Amino acid sequence: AQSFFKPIHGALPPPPTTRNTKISVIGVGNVGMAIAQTILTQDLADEIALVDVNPDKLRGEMLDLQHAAAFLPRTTISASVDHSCTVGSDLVIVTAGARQLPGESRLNLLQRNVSLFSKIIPPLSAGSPETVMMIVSNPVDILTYVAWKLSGLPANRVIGSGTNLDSSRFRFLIADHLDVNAHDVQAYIMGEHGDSSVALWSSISVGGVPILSFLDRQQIAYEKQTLENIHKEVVQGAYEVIGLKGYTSWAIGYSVSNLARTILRDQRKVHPVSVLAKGFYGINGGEVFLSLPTQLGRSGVMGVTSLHLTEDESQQLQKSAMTILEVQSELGI
Ligand code: 6V0
Repeated sequence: AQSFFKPIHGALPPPPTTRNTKISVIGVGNVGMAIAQTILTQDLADEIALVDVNPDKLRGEMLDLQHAAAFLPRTTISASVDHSCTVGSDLVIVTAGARQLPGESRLNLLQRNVSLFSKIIPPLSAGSPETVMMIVSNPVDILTYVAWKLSGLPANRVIGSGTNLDSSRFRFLIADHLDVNAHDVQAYIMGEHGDSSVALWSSISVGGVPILSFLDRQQIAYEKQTLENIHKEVVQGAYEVIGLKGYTSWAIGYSVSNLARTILRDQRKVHPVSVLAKGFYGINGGEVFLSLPTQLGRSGVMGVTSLHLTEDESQQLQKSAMTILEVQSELGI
């Protein structure tokens, strides 16, 4: 197309010196769209490619986002039922998933999602061999393992959104309980995203003050029950939101775009995300993905931090790993 602007003194505009940043979002359901719109508002990509099997929903979502162009940072938005639109992605985010049918077991749902992944993951990694792949579909830890196996990508470039969201819920609840800002609460949930997650009470600090030793020093009754209730609320949080509005979307949207920022801007921040955990924190039973505090950067996983865990926390984490491994062994992958 002819340029709308005239070059000054007849000089041609210089060719672009930087490559576009491209993010693909697979699955434009509630979660995929919350992620896409948060990425857009936070100006994290030059290009966003959307993929889904439902062409009408896909085109509708693309147009709806494109119509907001006058209010958003400049981003090219494309959409296709064909994976070829994702070619050359820097980050591929997978939220596609089958929904649990009434009365269906979690294992059966998992098997349906594994067969869905066996169709979508190989073409995605083939089209973007340098990408970091982020899995969000549930059960996220096992599906991240499945995606790693099917993609042929190195383990440092396959990450599950894991307990980044659980940890955010945890920080919110602790902040609410203590009437402080959630940004000042350093607290991790590790292990499986969901029911067998492990709350690391021993390493929580608020504004740099370790919370348990503070409570001990102040001889405040050790609020064990309160602490346990907070973790229960974290685990129940997703069920509660789903029960009330039918799905979760905003918090996972912000959680994933926060991870996208760290990765694409090479922020080297520590996030609890699902990574190949074999060899860390006494997890030696097999190849298992679960959430550990991980340093992330442009090449994906840079390393795993060595937090001090109490004996109890360590045992809970290993139990979480065994739970996931048992289910994995039934998949035959
Ligand atoms: P949804 O609204 O049903 O969206 C799923 C989308 O996937 C639909 O638009 C489908 O058409 C699409 N889809 C199905 N098959 C394919 C395919 N082969 N290729 C491309 N797209 C396909 O579900 P929702 O968006 O609510 O949830 C998506 C997934 O995220 C589910 O597995 C959730 O359990 C999971 N979540 C994970 C969270 C986490 O913390 N890891 C949090 C929330 C939800």
